[in-house]
Amino acid sequence: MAFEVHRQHLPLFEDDGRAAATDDEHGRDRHYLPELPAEDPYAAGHRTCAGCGPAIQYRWVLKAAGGDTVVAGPTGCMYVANSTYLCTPYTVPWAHTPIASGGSFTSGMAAGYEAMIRKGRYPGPFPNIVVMAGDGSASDIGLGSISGALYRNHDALFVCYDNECYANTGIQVSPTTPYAGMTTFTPFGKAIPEGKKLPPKNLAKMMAEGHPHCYVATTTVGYPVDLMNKTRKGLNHVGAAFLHCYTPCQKGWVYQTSMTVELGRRVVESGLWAVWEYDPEERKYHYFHPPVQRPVTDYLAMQGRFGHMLPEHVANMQVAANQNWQDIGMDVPQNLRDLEDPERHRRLKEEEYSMPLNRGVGA
Ligand SMILES: Cc1ncc(C[n+]2csc(CCOP(=O)(O)OP(=O)(O)O)c2C)c(N)n1
Ligand code: SF4
Ligand SMILES: [Mg+2]
Repeated sequence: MAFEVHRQHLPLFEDDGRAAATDDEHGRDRHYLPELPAEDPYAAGHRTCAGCGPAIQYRWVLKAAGGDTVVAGPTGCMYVANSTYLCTPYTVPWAHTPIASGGSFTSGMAAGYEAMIRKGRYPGPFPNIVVMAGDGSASDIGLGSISGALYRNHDALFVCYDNECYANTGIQVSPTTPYAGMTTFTPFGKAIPEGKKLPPKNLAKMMAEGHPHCYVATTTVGYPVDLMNKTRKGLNHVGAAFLHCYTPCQKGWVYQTSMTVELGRRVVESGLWAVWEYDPEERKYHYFHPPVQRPVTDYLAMQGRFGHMLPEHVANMQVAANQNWQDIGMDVPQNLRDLEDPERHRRLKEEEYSMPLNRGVGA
C-alpha cells in the first residue's frame, strides 16, 4: 500500500516594498523586518568571523525554513566553523557532505524521505530539505552534482552562499570572484596589475537556463525579507529550486565588520549584482530595479580586496555594471556613462590627492 506524501506550505512574509527601500528619504525603514518566527534553527555559538555574511544567510534561511527542516552542508567555512568537535549551532538535523556531493547527497535525502513516507515508514509531512553550499562547491567542484539534482528535479532547495572565494582554505580565487578581486591566488603585481582578469561566472543564469523547470532566484544578505521569502518560495515549489545569495566574507574582502548588510545593498545599487526571480511556470525572469543607481566606486572603495585597482580597471568595472543595468531593463544615467572613461577616474584621484590633508581636523 502506498501512502500519500503531504507537503508543507510556508506563508510569505509581508513585504510591502519596504525590503527594497534604500534610504529613509522615502519614509521607509531601510532595514525593515516583519514579525519573524521565534525559532532559530541556526542558533548563536558558532565560530564564524565577526560580520560573516554566510552566517547571516544561514540564519535567515533556516529561520524562514523553520523547525521541520533537514540541512546539508558541503565542506567550506560553513561546515568547518559550525561543526567544532561536540559543538553545533543547529537545532534541526544537519549533515556534512564532501564538497563535490552537495547535490547528490541532497537528492538522496529527498528521494529517501519520499520513499519512506510512501511506504508508511515515516509519519511525515515531507520535511523542508535544504543544502547550503559555498561558491567553490556550487559553481566549481560540486557544480555537476547540483546540476544533476536540479535536472532530475528532486524536491529540495539548493542554496549557494556566495562569498566569491574559496574562503576556508585561505581566500583562493573561485569562478565567482569578481574581475580585479584580489585573492591569494590572484595577487596583483607588475604582470597582472588588476589581480583577477576574468569576469565572474554567471551561476544563477546557468542554473535557470539549463534547468528551466526549476524555481531559480538571486538575492543578497542586504535584503532579508527578500532572502526569506525566496527561501520559502523555493521550498514551496514542488521540485528542485536554486537560490544564489551574495554573502560578503569579512576576512577575505577586508571591510569593517558592521558593513556586511550595507555591502549587500550597495552591490545591487552599483549594478554589480542583479536581484531576480525566474518563474518556471511563466518561463520568465522578474528583475528587481533598485531605486538608487550608484557608481561602482561607492562599492569598491569599501573593500581592501579592490584597493590596488588602477583607473582603467575601475572604468572596466563601470562598463560591466552599465551592461548589467541594460540587461535588467534599466537605463544608464549619463554620470555612470561618463565613468566608463579611465581619464575621469584619474582626474578624480588627482583631485582627491590635491586636497589639503588637514581638512578634517578643523582647518
Ligand atoms: C575535493 C576537495 N578539494 C578541495 C578541498 C579543500 N577545501 C576544503 S574547504 C574548501 C573551500 C571551499 O570553498 P567554498 O565552497 O566557496 O566555501 P567557503 O570556504 O568559501 O565557505 C576547499 C577548497 C576539499 N575538501 N575537497
Ligand atoms: S573567512 Fe569569511 S566566510 Fe569564512 S567564517 Fe570568516 S567571514 Fe565567514
Ligand atoms: Mg566561498
